Amino acid sequence: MKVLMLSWEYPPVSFGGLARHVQDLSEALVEQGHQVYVITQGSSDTSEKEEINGVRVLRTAPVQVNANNFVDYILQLNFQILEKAFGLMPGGIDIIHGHDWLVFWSSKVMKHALKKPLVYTIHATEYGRNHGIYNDMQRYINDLEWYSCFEAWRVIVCSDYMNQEVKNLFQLPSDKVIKIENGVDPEKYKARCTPEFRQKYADPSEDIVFYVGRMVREKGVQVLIRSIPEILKERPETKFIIAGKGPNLEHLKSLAAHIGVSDRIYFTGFVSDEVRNKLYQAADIAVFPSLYEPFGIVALEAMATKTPVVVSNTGGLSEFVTHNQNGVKVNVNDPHHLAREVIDLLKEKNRAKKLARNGYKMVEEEYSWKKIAGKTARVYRNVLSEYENSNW
Ligand code: NHF
Repeated sequence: MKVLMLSWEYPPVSFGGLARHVQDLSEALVEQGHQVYVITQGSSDTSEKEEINGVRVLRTAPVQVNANNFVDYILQLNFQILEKAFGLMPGGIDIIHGHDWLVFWSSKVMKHALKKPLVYTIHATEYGRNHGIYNDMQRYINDLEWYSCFEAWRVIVCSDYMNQEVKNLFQLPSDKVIKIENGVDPEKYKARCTPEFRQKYADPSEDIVFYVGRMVREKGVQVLIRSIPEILKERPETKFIIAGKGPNLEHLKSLAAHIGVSDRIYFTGFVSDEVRNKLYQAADIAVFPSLYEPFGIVALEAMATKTPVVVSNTGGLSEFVTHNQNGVKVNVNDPHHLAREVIDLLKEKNRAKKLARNGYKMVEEEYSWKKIAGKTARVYRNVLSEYENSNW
């Protein structure tokens, strides 16, 4: 099959799990003999056209994010995606796969222009992110999510939690939505973290607690920061590495300063895949304290590097993490509970090792991208045959 993927992020332009997802899925589809074209947003150091691990990636010119007028930004991005699609892409596409509402306009136009069915993956909803509290912009995004679901032949979600949320929110029939979880391939996370590398972040006598992800409210980094004073009371030799970028970064730094823990936190900003892998290796624990988490691909990544995880009991995280078996689950938005569990796990090194081993075993056995790409290709095939047999 020839697949056209549309996504607003694709490494190295990367903000979160969506970029990781689209890349790993595309590469796994290519390995299974499909042709995959990705059209995505470019940056000043990406080229317009390149083949990465067999995936043909077309990128727009950098599009300036305009926080005061996000609608304008989205339209510009989608126009540029369409320009690439019509100008540079060969014919013969069988199926279009859009990721999240940000590419709604280009997905819709391509669907009609190519007369091919659209599959849409919804990675997170605006409703979930904001607990249903909408301003005008968020209401607009909610509408685009609904339209995307409406335009698609099938909607893919990554967890049972999202399945429920999307069906309820957009009133979709059950057979339109299908769950296909995220994956992780441990061999992509192999890295050699040398003592010199670790030393840049912490002394050998210090433990490292690591977070990586977008700096937005729903990821709960503020909960981790609030838990730090309590952790330091019992484990003063703990260092916190917080990696990633996002609109809340400065606010989180101020919060850390305000509660007097700045000197125990290393905010790295955006890190490359290689540095991220080394940080996972260097860490004693990886913490993902999300308030809302459709899946939580980062926790699978930590498991793939044999790092024990502490996650909040929500969304996809609560489905694939089993408490005290392959990780630790804590109450959502509860810094005290988080602190307790982190302290205990830092003390009980053998338990931490056992959890990490079980986490690794689970990702190896159940979460390969090969398996997930196989499930996705099956959805494509079903959609194509339904489409061909329909009157469309
Ligand atoms: O893992 C990839 C990612 C998820 O939970 C994550 C999220 C965005 O919020 O599907 O998409």
